[in-house]
Amino acid sequence: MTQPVNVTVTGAAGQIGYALLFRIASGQMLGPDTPVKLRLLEIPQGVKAAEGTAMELDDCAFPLLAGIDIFDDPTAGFSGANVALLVGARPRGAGMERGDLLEANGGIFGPQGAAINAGAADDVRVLVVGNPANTNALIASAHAPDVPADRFTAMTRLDHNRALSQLAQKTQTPVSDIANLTIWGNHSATQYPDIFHATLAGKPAAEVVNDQDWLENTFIPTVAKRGAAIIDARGASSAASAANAAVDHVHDWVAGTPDTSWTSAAIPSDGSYGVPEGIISSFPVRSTGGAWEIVQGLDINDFSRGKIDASVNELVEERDAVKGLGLI
Ligand code: NAX
Repeated sequence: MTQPVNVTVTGAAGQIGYALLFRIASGQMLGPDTPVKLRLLEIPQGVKAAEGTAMELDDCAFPLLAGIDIFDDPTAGFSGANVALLVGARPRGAGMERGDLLEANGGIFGPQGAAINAGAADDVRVLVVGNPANTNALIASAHAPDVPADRFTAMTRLDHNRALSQLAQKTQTPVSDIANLTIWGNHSATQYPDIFHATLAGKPAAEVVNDQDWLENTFIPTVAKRGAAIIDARGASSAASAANAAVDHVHDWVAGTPDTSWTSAAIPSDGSYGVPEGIISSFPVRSTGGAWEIVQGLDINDFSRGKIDASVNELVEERDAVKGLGLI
């Protein structure tokens, strides 16, 4: 039998964790031939609930699930991790300023980065889901000097999937016929879902849509504010769709993206498209040989340029803020 892959999931007792762990254990993330060992990392108050989730995982009798361990210590939790899903984060509380939020998360993602540096497997791949995801990933990476920076990524796949679905509905096109959509920038309300390189069954999406008003005043805000709309409707934030996107992100990272389309992920910038080097920004990406690469050579029109710059500027501000706080 293949050696099991160690998957560490933080925030395992939370609502995304509850939706995510069963998908991983069933083989949907790493494929039907890859056994997994789950390492659930929680804060001490979350351990009991994580034990309950582990009991349910046992009760599924997943053939690929080779073991479950529960930790409240990051160094132990990340030891030997091949895949690390950083889901647990500090949410914004009442009256919390952005600096307070970044500082509170620095207190989580700094030590977790250090723990990954200390004991994760050499091939570790990290996906940060917990918000503010891009900057949390930057903090974790800064504390893991021995881990290549490109192993730290943040999740914009949920935004990507939301954009696919909105475009499919608007144009009455099956999702499977849509290719080359892009989310640029930050996983926040400034993100830019870009349809200018997308195709619908091979036809340019922008020409099929041909409705700049819909693009600017319906599509972009619907995608960017979808999280708030879900909270409004469900009384709780997105969980199953977030877990699904995390599964998609890691699946494509490990198994490769199909030749027919690229996807979106927040990865460290190499300076492409004028995005300052080092910040973790969403790009059009392909994965080959287990590594993400930014799709090069796209023409960026003036409308897109303005939107990309606005979101990237927000990321630069966040980076400068965490630098000022001594978190990176
Ligand atoms: P929950 O509050 O349900 O669960 C979070 C869990 O994390 C809790 O069980 C908590 O005990 C645990 N936790 C907190 N600090 C921890 C630490 N230092 N180590 C280990 N565990 C810790 O939140 P949930 O709905 O699961 O959301 C988790 C995160 O995902 C939030 O930050 C949320 O904002 C973020 N999201 C990110 C999305 C994305 O697209 N990037 C979309 C969905 C979601 O909003």
